[in-house]
Amino acid sequence: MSAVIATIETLLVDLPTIRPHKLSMTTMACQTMVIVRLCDSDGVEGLGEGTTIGGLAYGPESPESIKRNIDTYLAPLLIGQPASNVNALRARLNRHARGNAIAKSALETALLDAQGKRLGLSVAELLGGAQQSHLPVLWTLASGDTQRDIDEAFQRLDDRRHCDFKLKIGANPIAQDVAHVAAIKAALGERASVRVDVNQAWDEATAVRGIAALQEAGIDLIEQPIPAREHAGLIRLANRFRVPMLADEAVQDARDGFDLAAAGFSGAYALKIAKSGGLQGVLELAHVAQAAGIGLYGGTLLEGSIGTAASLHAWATLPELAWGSEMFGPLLLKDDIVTQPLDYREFGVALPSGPGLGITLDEDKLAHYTRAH
Ligand code: MUC
Ligand code: MG
Repeated sequence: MSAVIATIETLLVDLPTIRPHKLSMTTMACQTMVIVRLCDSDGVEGLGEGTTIGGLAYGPESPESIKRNIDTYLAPLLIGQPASNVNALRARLNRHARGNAIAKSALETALLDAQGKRLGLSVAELLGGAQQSHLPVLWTLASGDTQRDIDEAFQRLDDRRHCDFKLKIGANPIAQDVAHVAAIKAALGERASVRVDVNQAWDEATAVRGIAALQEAGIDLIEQPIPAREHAGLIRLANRFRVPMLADEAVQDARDGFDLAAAGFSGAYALKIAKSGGLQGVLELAHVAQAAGIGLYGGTLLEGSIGTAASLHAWATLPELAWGSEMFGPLLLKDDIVTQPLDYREFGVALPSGPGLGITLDEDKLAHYTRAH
């Protein structure tokens, strides 16, 4: 008899950040991860993670809703089902539950981790095999203070940790944001690539003014300057400026990616397992982008080590990420819940090896940071 899914446990885990992380819609002092522990009838365990930013500030799923919706609706759809047909389980979840992409991503990650452990293969191997084993990783400067951001950037460059930087803007008046970005770019010069993420904060007219000034200051990439659903506006901005646009909130899954490309968008897509409901969904988006000649960027919702490792296994199957990745989530957190942290060096991170995700939980740390109720 092949193994069936026996139990699915979800835990809310709160980890403090190393410094306040300021985005246009929230400031984070702590990250909350929903950790999934799935066990099959042979005792094989699969780990997953569902993580968002700032409660409900980033999107329609919060850590608490992710946990509750898995416990109440999604886990019962999986319990008792054959554990090894991940495609059938994914289809079952999608047939019976709409939306909830982050919760589905956490479950698919756990299913793939368990499958890998069962077969003695890494998740990247389950997805067809890795084409990269060391992936570039940028750092987000978001302390809210220009000089502190500059000091932080030089530290990361000197440590050979990161050589590309993303600045979170959109919370302040446009002149203040532009001055902040221009000062950082002027300080770093040609030593580093500097990009910005506006997280939808501008309207199109503000974006035209802001992007003109940022292009002038030597910024390399403009991420999601206007609201997610304004596809036509994003295409107009992409056509208007030399500096490329990176679509993030505007592209959740392959369907969004197809629509935006078919409507004439050029630029790049931020891939996130959380947006696309998991690793297979995000690779569908990546393949649409590749067919349309749109560059790829490995994105994060600031997941911890489990979600970051899952993303790395997906990105590793791609021939290249034209804009690199931002898989630095674990480095923003003061502590970790795994025994062997990810290996960050030489401006990137190594793809974890070993079966499944290649990640082992530290049970003491997990117990310490798990929310009581
Ligand atoms: C986002 O919108 O890109 C990624 C890096 C970071 O600091 O925030 C995220 C979310
Ligand atoms: Mg973004």
